[in-house]
Amino acid sequence: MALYLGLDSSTQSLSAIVLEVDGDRRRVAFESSMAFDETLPQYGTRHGVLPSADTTTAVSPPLMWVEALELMMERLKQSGLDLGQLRAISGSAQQHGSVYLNSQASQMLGALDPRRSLVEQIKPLLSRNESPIWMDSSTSTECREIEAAVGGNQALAQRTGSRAFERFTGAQIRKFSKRDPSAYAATDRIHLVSSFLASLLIGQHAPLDPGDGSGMNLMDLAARGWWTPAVTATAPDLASKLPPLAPAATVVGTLSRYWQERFGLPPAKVVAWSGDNPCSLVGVGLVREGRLAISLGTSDTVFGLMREPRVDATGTGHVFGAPTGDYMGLTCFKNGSLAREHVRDRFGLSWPTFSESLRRTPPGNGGRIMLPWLEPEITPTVLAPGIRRYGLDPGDADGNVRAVVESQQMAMALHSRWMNVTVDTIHATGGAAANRDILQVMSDVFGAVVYQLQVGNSAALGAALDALHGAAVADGAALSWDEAIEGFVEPIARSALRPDPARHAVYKELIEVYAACEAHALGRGADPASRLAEFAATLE
Ligand code: XUL
Repeated sequence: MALYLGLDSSTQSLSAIVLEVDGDRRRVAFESSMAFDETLPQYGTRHGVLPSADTTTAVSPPLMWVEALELMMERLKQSGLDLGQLRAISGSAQQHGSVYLNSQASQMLGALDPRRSLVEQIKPLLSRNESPIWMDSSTSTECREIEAAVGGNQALAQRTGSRAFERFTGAQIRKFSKRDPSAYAATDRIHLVSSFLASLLIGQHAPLDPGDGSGMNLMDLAARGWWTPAVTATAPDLASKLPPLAPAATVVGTLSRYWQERFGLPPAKVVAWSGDNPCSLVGVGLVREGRLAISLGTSDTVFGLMREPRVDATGTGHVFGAPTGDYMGLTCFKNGSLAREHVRDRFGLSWPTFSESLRRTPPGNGGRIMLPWLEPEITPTVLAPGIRRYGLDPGDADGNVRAVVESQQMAMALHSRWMNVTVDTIHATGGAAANRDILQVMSDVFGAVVYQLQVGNSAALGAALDALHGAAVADGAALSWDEAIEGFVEPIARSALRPDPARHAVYKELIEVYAACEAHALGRGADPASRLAEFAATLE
């Protein structure tokens, strides 16, 4: 019997999943989650982010993630699992966020005192108290500077998989180096959240995997190494501050003495951590091309595996490395769960009454559209937040519920066209994938069969599967990805939601009207009032 631990440090919480593998018997033996705001209120975060008067800035305290990691290991110790059988650990973390360490870290990470808390020992190793995270959109100037220095956005996208994006780590590093040059100079190593947490486990600086590395605008996607022109364009001496890159299946070290002595854990293998989206890709079973997954979480993301890196010429989406060694296409929307919750709370609804509203209202919503840009949006780029409504009364609860759900699904369908995948099957994951009324709208908009999965937290599951796969590879076993995921990621057959042809026909029309509303809101198109009225007339 062997145990494999997957951790997921997301925007709002830290989760853990332990897989038990005993010959052909495989099961999830442990699942736990802790919300940062509730468990660690002393850090003052809201939804895991430090409150800020400036809507474009989003930073989190890295020590909060450190303390959560320690608390989660304590939970594991109390779980009754036979942790002596823990063979490997891997992890997933929110993408793009960065952690800045000074030169003491190289030595101190390996010399942590098991009698003292982790957080008090890591605090003096930070050269920056805050971590910019993926929700930050304050770096448009730096994006323009980097793209100009490397020969334009097309050149940057062709090499790194994405044009310059505000939340990507390169632009964030550049902003820090300009605003606080002395703290930048005192920075010896810049980690992503994933490689930072892996470093804490192994007691030395961990490398980055190409999946998370491709969210920085710094990595040569095909060569899976740093791309010197981008590194040089981003900040002084950056090359010496970046971790090395290593394939996703790499065992980056073993659990350090600190964890062994403080929590009675064995010297388990630690497999390279990755970003939450690459981990989710395997956690929803997409180890082959041809299907899509949609994650409805703090961010909503649409993603799928790609054998070849087909970079998006429209500049909407990204190509990242995948844990399988292939690539993945992804489009990210910032206004995911927070926008849904905003509408729910504004009308005093619960999730069941939110669903009732959805069931009471007709598909197409009488031609009423919401652009739910509560926060600055990533797709399409919207820096000045604010909900926009077309034909929609702000006080109409049912209308607003249907509008937020339909509009989010239409935005995902519209902006994932660049991936050029004929979508007939979608694997749904993330917190809101538990809501079958939302998934029915997804199915009708995409015209695809939508499945729920056994394990809801696909990022943590994917990390545990990375641990299983990486440990097997390290031991010389020829374990394919198909074999690694078997028994854990199958869609629940009876959960299938099928598209209704009449409703799909309504959305095929409405999505073009939705696109016209977006264009108008972005100042790129005519007032869509007459198109909305024409559409509404077709529904009568
Ligand atoms: C992906 C992205 C988000 C974060 C959320 O590019 O920015 O999905 O990874 O944790």
